[in-house]
Amino acid sequence: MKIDDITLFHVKLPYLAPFQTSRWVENDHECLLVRLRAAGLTAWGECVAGAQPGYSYETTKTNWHILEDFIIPSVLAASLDDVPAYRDAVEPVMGHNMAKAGLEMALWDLFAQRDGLSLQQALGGAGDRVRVGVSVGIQPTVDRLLEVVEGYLGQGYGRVKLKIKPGRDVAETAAVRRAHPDLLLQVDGNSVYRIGDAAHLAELDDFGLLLIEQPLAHDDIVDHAKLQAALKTAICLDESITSAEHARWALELKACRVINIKPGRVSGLHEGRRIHDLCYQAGIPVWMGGMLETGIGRASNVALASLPGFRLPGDISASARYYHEDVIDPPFVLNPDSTVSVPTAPGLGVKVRPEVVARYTLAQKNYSA
Ligand code: SMG
Ligand code: MG
Repeated sequence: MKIDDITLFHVKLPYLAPFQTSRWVENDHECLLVRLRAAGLTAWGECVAGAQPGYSYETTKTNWHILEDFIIPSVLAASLDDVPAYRDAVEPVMGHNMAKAGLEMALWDLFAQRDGLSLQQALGGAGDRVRVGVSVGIQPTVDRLLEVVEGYLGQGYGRVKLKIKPGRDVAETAAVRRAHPDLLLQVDGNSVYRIGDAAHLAELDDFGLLLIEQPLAHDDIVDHAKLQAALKTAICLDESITSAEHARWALELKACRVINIKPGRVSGLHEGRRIHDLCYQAGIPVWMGGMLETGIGRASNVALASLPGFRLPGDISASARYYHEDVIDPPFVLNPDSTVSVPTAPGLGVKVRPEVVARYTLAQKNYSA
């Protein structure tokens, strides 16, 4: 299949509220949207890197560079009939998984539309809804945190993740647990702690958490293995797992008991599904992470999250948790049972609103062969 043209949109959507993690804060969702046209079809993808290299080394600008200078030329020069062919085409590019994944998402959308399949069907998922939760950034005070959590519970979210950092962890988690004894609760350190913090992190064992996400450095599965041995609570790796190989290494080292899958982090849905399959075989639960995506990336996450190994609720919230308006219509909404419905139309199954994309576009460029 020949791709007619590819357009990159660098968009910036303001968040309803700043999102603070252990190491950086974001006020807007900056990302690249990828639009691809072929055989009369229009397909979309989203690169999840943000403006700052806080979560990973990738940013919107590195995504643009890698796509413009390497990936787009090879895609336009090739004739691609399936995702594995695309993966072969980008194999010479080391790393830059989020850049690769954004275009891969658009190709999944394209090929699924061509085949008359929903993305869920193309990926082999099942069910009409996926279980979701909400991720709560670090708040100015414990009282404010309790208020924010209350607000989300009032909206129907049944699982809460708290961002934590040194000095803003045990007391905060204890307060939320005291207020909500039965809540499905987990925490995320975003790579800020070190193995010397093991005794301190073990205090979190008292709170019946589902998991502690990525406490130690992004490139350190060795100390994660030592930490996991010292904790009762399951460690879940996020930043550390960038491929199915990393997932296997982490499991062999017993560096975690749960894995968070973000297609962007692992170079796309194809690799995300491989990690799912590996974990499923090994009896390791996985769950869908989130990068505060627009409705485009969210649709992709929801479809993958309908595979059977996604046994814990995902960081997939309603569009209204993040944005004044989403780039898709209708937006994603939260069902009363703390789920989000899986789109059923061909491809991503969502309708992109070009006028909304245009409203938030800082730069765009079209590429054709
Ligand atoms: O709801 O999409 C969401 C946010 C989920 O907390 C979330 N993601 O490390 O898991 C994580 C963070 C990364 C966010 S970086 C912008
Ligand atoms: Mg995380």
